[in-house]
Amino acid sequence: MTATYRPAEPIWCAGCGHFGVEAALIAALADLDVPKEETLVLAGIGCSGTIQNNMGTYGYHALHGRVLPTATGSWEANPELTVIAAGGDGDGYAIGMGHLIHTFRRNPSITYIVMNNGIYGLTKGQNSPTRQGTAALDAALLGLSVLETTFIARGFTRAPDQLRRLTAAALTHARQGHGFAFLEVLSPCVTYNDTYPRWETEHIDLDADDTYDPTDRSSAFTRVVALEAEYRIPVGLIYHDPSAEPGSFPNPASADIDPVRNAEAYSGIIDRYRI
Ligand SMILES: Cc1ncc(C[n+]2csc(CCOP(=O)(O)OP(=O)(O)O)c2C)c(N)n1
Ligand code: SF4
Ligand SMILES: [Mg+2]
Repeated sequence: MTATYRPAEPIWCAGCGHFGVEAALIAALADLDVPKEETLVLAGIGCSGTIQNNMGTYGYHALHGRVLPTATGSWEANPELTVIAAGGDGDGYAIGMGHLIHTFRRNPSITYIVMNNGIYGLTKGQNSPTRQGTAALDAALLGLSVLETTFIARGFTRAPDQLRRLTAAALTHARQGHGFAFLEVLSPCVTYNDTYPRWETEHIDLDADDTYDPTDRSSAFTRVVALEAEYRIPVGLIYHDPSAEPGSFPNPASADIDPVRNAEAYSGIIDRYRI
């Protein structure tokens, strides 16, 4: 079953975390019996973005930073599709950040997997917004601050079973129509920024903490802020609203366009500027 998702061999460096993200995605799709002909994987630009080349599903390689609007539009056009957007921290949190915030707000039923390695791997190691020691951005915390968010999780390629579980949970949330499933994965770049040793000690598994309630946004926010202050990185299911409804927002492509009314309005505007 899993082999059918993978027609091409990845071109990543040996040991790259992105292998683990792809393995978890393939396994989770198989666990959920998602037919490959009903699945669309879209990706941004970066080493991470090549993930869509390796899947036996439909695929689309979006412009740099533009994977989320492309994925949202795909889902709007065909809500029956399992739509998965994927990309790197540079793609999603630098050039693509505006789209992330608005996708949090809009809550479309798609899954977004961000492979966070703290750098731009493809262009040889420049700092990304999540580079530690540079006022690193926490996209999970950002997501918690947007009240329309419905699913926020973080995995680590060092914990493949948990990552597979989180990926399946994210896919299920979106496929059941509850809205936007955001999954960040700590996915080290072993060539330009090997964070495996550092993240091994800094990550903390919220799934293993019985006192943590991922359905309580306020306490999740407080806990994540407190962990950040201690230089710890929360991993696991961070926030989940299992009864959420997807956002409804006007689709410009299907807007009711009335050419006569538009022509009259246009003439009126032009008349106002006539001398
Ligand atoms: C418009 C545009 N600006 C800049 C680039 C150069 N560029 C290619 S990939 C990339 C960042 C990749 O980093 P990330 O998204 O974190 O992926 P990674 O390679 O780390 O997996 C950049 C800046 C580009 N391709 N297009
Ligand atoms: S450069 Fe880094 S991110 Fe890119 S494939 Fe190699 S290890 Fe992975
Ligand atoms: Mg990166």
